[in-house]
Amino acid sequence: MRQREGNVGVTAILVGAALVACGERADRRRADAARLGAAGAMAMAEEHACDGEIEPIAIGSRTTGPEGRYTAELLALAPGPPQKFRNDWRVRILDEDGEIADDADVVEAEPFMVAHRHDGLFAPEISSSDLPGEFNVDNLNLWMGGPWEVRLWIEGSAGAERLVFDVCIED
Ligand SMILES: [Cu+2]
Repeated sequence: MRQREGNVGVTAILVGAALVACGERADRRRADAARLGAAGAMAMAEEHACDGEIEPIAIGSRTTGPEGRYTAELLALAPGPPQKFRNDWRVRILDEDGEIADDADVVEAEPFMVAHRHDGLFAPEISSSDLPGEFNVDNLNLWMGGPWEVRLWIEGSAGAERLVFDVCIED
């Protein structure tokens, strides 16, 4: 019996260490699961498969905002196609006529998994390039397999608009 109690103690320590090692991501997932309740916890436990309706993302992929003010075109992506965890993109912003929107800014970016209502855990880094209308959006953290939205908020003389790239991350 003594022996057995000892093992239980060691197990508890190991579990504790594992939880600490999981860090921020695990904390966030537990918090999300708690907010969403039992159904949410089950959804969080399994990585969602994409339903096959998401067009593969590649160089030249474009997305236009709901008002048609801006279009973002993918100029480069690493890795390509997108993969789990870190993704670095370069985008060009076009105006409603398809010309380079040289006064437009990418003011914010966010990866978001709608199925689980969580983001990428930290904000990507946005930097303008030397070329008008071109921006680097680095460190997009697509940390789960399944369907993601990569959201870009654009501001310029045509107004503000949110653009969304739909992305499927394979497990
Ligand atoms: Cu998720």
